[in-house]
Amino acid sequence: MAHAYIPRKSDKFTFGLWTVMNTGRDPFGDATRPALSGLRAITELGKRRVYSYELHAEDLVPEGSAAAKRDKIVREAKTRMADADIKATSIGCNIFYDPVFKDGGLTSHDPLIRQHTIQRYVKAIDLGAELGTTLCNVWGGREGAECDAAKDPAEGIKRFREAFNYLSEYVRGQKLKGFRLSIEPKPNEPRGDILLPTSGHVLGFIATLDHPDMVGVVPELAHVRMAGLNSYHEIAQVLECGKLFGIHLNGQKPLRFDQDLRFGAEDLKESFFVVKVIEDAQWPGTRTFDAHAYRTVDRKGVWDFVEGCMRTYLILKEKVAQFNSDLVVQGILGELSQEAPALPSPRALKAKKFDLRKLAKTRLPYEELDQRVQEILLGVVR
Ligand code: GLO
Ligand code: MG
Repeated sequence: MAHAYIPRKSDKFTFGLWTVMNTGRDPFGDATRPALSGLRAITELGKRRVYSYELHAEDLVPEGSAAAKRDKIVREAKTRMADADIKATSIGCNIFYDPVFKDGGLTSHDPLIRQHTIQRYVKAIDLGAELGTTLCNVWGGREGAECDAAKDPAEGIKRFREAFNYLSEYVRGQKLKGFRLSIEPKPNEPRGDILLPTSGHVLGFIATLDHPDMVGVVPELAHVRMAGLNSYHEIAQVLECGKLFGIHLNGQKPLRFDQDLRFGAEDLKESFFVVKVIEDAQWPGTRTFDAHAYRTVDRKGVWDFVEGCMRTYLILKEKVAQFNSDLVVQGILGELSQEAPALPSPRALKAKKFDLRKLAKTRLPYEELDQRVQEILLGVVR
């Protein structure tokens, strides 16, 4: 009988509150389903065995709320979290909707807009700490340009650096143990070009910060594919250097606008290798879905979308176990792997003779290997 693929809290599935609050609006058309409040989203996700949620501070607390209103919302959120057994694990800010951010927040020309943006993040860190999050994730969707004459990208990087150094000092000063910061790269949309467009750019930037250990990357599959790159390769590299602080899983056709499709809805094979790299590494982070239901569906369809993301992940996880124990796959991989002797000294290396003709004859049966993976994924291999 088929496995039921019922998520458990220990699977650490997470959704952004904004994903289920999405009403189907797009640049060409209005909402197609009714609004859902952030508080209600917490309860509904918890009921569906979701481990935790991520949020923009503004998803729960509207900007400019009085302290008493804010505190009331926080109390209500905590009650709902306890009742529905769901945690909060990562917070960010909505630095894209208000017209004040039309030319960026942290990298705006205007120092007052920059200060306001940093203020939002400082307050978001306070809110996150109260709700129990241990990460503040910065997605700078408006930090970019269409008009290259207007802005020096290097100046934008300096402003980013100033902000991250400030926020790192703030977290240290508040003695928020284990609290970290992250950057979520994206190449474009809503800006024509966004600064820090890929994980590689972000890794290079982090190395220039005052507290590089506190800052990591949250790659998103859709964003990587929008750049025409391989999300498996990108995530593997971020993981390898200890900088995978979070992940946003979804589906996307390459080189298009941000489609934010249900996880696995596009390019199953690449999604399989993403699941494989994080499961094989026993990566301890949350498996976060950042996508939304098709605009065509109603509220019920949103919950179908939520269940679908988690089911596909669990099915792919099962396929990873099958790949790892498949005799054909492991036989070929075994043939390919070789013990590596230590590199000789430069002197010995210069003197060494290589039989290139013999080396070139190594058998690399990748057709057979890839077809086997394909058949495992298609469910033909039992
Ligand atoms: C949009 C991003 C966005 C971020 C979120 C993080 O393309 O993926 O949804 O993940 O703002 O706070
Ligand atoms: Mg995202």
